[in-house]
Amino acid sequence: MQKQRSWRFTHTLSRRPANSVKDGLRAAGQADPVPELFKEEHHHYLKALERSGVLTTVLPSLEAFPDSVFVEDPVLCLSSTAVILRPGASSRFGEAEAIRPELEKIFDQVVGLTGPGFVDGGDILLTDDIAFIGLSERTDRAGVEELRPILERHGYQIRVVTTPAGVLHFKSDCGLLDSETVFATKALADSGCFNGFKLIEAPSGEEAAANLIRVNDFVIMRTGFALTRDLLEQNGYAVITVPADEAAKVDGGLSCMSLRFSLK
Ligand code: CIR
Repeated sequence: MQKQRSWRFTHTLSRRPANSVKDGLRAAGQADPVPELFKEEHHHYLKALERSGVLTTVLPSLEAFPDSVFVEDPVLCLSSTAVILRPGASSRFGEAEAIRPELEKIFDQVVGLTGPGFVDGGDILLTDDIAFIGLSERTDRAGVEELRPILERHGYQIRVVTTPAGVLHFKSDCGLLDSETVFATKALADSGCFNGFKLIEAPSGEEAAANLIRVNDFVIMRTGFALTRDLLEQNGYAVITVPADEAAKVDGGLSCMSLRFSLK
């Protein structure tokens, strides 16, 4: 199946942060995010997406689900098909069904994983023809095996890889820069999982900027990581920075706050 470039998008789907985001899941030790500040950051994020040329749709917040702003985790978008995943954290399980009616309005086909395995979208990095899936605390082998035929039908070759210990999601540590190039932390780059791709390593001390997104002609990355910004610009990428300190308090980054896809 002929696919278009994996970083060209016409549309995005996001969800406004709920006030309950202050109760969002996090590894340990981080302060609660401040909902008002989170909403401001989210506004900047949406503006960056718009500047990149996509049509953004923003769903209302869901107070019952503190982590529901992170729409990337319960859904995977594959051209005209949306796959409803099975989030690996029980408090996030209901997010998957809550978003289904919205997906049915947009996509020709909406399919869902039925289990018993689990997959979080944050563990999936799609390139033009390879789907990297990171096994993690949230994504297990049973989930990968249920997802495998769906991805293969859409023309992807699957590479099952391992999310570094102590890292929430595979994509917490990497992002696609173009069809041949991945940006990744040294820990992930050293694992060799991106064999065959050109790699740009996150500067030491700026690992928290690794979760960037390429959207059309721009790379969108977190504000506050000057070395990373310079490195990307030196490599010819046009960069937009957006603040994401509140999202980071609950282990969120930039990829997780939108579903990015192309409609004909
Ligand atoms: C969680 O732990 O599920 C949320 N607090 C953060 C999810 C971030 N999602 C992502 O990186 N894809």
